[in-house]
Amino acid sequence: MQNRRKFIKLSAFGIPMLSSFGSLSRDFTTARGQVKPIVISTWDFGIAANQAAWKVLSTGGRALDAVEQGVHVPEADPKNQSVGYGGLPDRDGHVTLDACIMDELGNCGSVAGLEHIMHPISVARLVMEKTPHVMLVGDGALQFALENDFKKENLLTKESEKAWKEWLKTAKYEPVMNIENKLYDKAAPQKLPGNQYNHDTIGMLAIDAKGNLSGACTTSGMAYKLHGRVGDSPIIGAGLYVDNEIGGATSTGVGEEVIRNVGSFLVVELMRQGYSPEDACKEAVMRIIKKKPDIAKKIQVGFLALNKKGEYGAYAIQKGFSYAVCTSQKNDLLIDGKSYY
Ligand code: SD4
Repeated sequence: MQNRRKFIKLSAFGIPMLSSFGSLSRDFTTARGQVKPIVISTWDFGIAANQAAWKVLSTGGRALDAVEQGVHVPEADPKNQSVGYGGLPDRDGHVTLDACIMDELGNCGSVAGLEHIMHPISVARLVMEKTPHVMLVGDGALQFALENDFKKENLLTKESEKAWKEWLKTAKYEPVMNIENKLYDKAAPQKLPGNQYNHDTIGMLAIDAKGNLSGACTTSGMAYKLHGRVGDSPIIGAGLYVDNEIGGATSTGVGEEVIRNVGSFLVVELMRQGYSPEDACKEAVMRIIKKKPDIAKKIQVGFLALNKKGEYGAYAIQKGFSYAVCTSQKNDLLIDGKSYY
């Protein structure tokens, strides 16, 4: 952290220092982990999601099933205004969901701009397993879901509708960075401060007892986005990437910058070159900062990565990025890389 703060200070002096800091950083970061099975996921709500995934992993289940079950938790939580049911709507009042999933064989499925379906991750999985395609969008994704017995539901809760109507008074689109995790209730982790966030995605990565990796990523995307806007979360290589030989990565934050840098694929490729998960995430963040230093000052982007050995790490542009880790030995939340418990 000290080094990261130093970096943010240094950034005022220009790009060359950024890149040299980025490469130096490889020498001092140690990887965490090496315990399998393992599941990790973004943000505080990852704790509850990991617990659901752990039920699958701890009984010898497949990582793919674990990540699907895991992210169902925030998808179904009406208090969570950034994922699934209860998500904040777009500019026109539609709750539109983006999700993708990837397995150990390199299979993947995705939906974008999907309305009325509580569990977009399961539709994404069905796209992967039942169609020759990778991605379905909008009405086509909804049609496919309904044809496969998903229930059509109203996902706009009263709270989210109220927040949207409040927003309409000024209709100013201004993504707010994640609020630091001061409100997290250690004693009652189910009481998550989801309402405090403007936009947060759950990205989850798991390794099962057989050593196979899978990942899932699901979100309602940026609050009050233009109708039709698709973020990084359903885009394979941007919001999520898994390579069973190397590891997996997922992202959260302003998706446009992640897409521009094909962030999650980049993180996995850096791990292939020998970077630790944390250093790979850091390097991907540095690319974003280096290309657009002025934008990077105002936004949050975070990456989370898990390698084949079960080592994990994360890095974000701004302070306050948290992620949850669950193994047979611990169920932890890390904020800015430090254990919260
Ligand atoms: C998006 N990446 O739609 C998502 C939003 C997010 O933390 O992750 N917010 O751009």
